[in-house]
Amino acid sequence: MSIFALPVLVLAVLAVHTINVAALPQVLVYTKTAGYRHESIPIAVQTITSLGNGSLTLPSSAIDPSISAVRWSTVNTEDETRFHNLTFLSQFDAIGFVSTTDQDPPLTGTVLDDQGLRNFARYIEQGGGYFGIHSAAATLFGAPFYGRLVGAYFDYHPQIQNVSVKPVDASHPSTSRWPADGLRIYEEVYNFRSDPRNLPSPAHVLVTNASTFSDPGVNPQGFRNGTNGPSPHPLAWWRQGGLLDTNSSTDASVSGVGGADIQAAGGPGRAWYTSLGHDVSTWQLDLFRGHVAGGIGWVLQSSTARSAHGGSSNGSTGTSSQDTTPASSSAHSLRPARLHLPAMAVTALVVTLPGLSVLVAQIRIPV
Ligand SMILES: *[C@@H]1O[C@H](CO)[C@@H](O)[C@H](O)[C@H]1NC(C)=O
Ligand SMILES: *[C@@H]1O[C@H](CO)[C@@H](O)[C@H](O)[C@H]1NC(C)=O
Ligand SMILES: *[C@@H]1O[C@H](CO)[C@@H](O)[C@H](O)[C@H]1NC(C)=O
Ligand SMILES: *[C@@H]1O[C@H](CO)[C@@H](O)[C@H](O)[C@H]1NC(C)=O
Ligand SMILES: *[C@@H]1O[C@H](CO)[C@@H](O)[C@H](O)[C@H]1NC(C)=O
Ligand SMILES: *[C@@H]1O[C@H](CO)[C@@H](O)[C@H](O)[C@H]1NC(C)=O
Ligand SMILES: CC(=O)N[C@H]1CO[C@H](CO)[C@@H](O)[C@@H]1O
Repeated sequence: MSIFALPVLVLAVLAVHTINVAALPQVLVYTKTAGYRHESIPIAVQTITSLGNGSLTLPSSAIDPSISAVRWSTVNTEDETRFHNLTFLSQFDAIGFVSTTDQDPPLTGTVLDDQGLRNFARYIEQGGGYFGIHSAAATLFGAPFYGRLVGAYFDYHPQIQNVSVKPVDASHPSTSRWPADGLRIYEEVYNFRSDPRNLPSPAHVLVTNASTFSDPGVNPQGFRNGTNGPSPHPLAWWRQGGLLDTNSSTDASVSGVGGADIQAAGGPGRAWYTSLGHDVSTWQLDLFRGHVAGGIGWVLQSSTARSAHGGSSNGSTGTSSQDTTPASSSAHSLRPARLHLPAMAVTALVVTLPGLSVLVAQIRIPV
């Protein structure tokens, strides 16, 4: 190495270190479908990615100020083998299931195999965040821990129609901007198998229906087996801590039947779910986009989120990628944010300083 290389190397190390400090939260968006495939999946992924990288900004009338500066980088995948690698999952501050589906009828086809389910359960137990959108509740019927994580499994919905949905709790960043009398929306109104408020770590209902509509089903506004649920009917909710804890008296309906026998409990992080988001038109509404931004932003602000231990949720421009692996050499889940953007810096250094590439690569490991 020439003497000129040394100061350059020091600068390179400093550059890598500086970028480490400003690691962005990372979000994995899973969109695999074993059954019905929503036409809105592409716009959903695009919306979440562009809200995260700041290219889609919402008027202040549509987004809560407490999360409007939160940025994240999004990785979208439909490859279930990604869940075979817990180290890969552990790089993410939150994993979102967006319009995923099992095959219909339930238990005839699903989107994660047992190895993936086990790793996903561990990820949540270790403080990972979760958000679910729309048919995320009609997914993994065979894995009871997932039913508890979402809060409830989908039961059925009446035909899609124009309905009004309104905020129940306008103090949450995902609903604070909604008009009190409701948002007119062309949507499927979901009914669930169980009441997410009966979980040991109960759901806090955020959205309910505000209009009468046609539901010829067996238990309109209710939970399984003909009983109407208590008011308000849950259409979106948040939960924090104890995400996987069981309630034996409701477990039969929260659980699917059969499937992987995965024991999982705890889960100190945050979970947010909305049943809305079926139609492309819904994703074009600023108030719905602000709902989603508020949900994801709130999950990312969890003290258990990986980036809360050294990353920064603002100050950098987000990146987006399709099914790529953000760089990480961390084998330990949910440790302080490190080694995400440095890979980009290393790549740049390799281009400009080919002679130092090996050295830089060696130095980057203990950073
Ligand atoms: C942000 O994400 C959107 C959607 O994927 C993409 O079109 C856009 O180029 C990205 N912008 C930046 C600055 O990365
Ligand atoms: C698991 O993921 C990590 C982080 O993306 C990666 O470095 C590692 O190579 C992966 N392991 C396997 C066996 O694919
Ligand atoms: C739903 O409302 C929209 C906008 O008001 C309207 O264009 C559409 O015809 C309505 N659809 C139905 C099925 O009523
Ligand atoms: C379990 O669920 C029942 C409703 O089926 C509810 O009354 C009870 O409070 C719940 N128990 C716990 C510990 O959450
Ligand atoms: C919700 O919809 C049901 C079915 O149309 C209706 O009976 C109920 O009154 C609605 N809830 C509210 C709060 O309007
Ligand atoms: C990031 O957030 C912190 C804390 O809210 C704030 O002090 C800082 O100014 C923000 N930085 C940028 C670049 O927005
Ligand atoms: C607990 C309970 O009553 N379960 C019933 C709910 O409804 C389904 C379908 O009608 C029955 O198969 C269950 O036994």
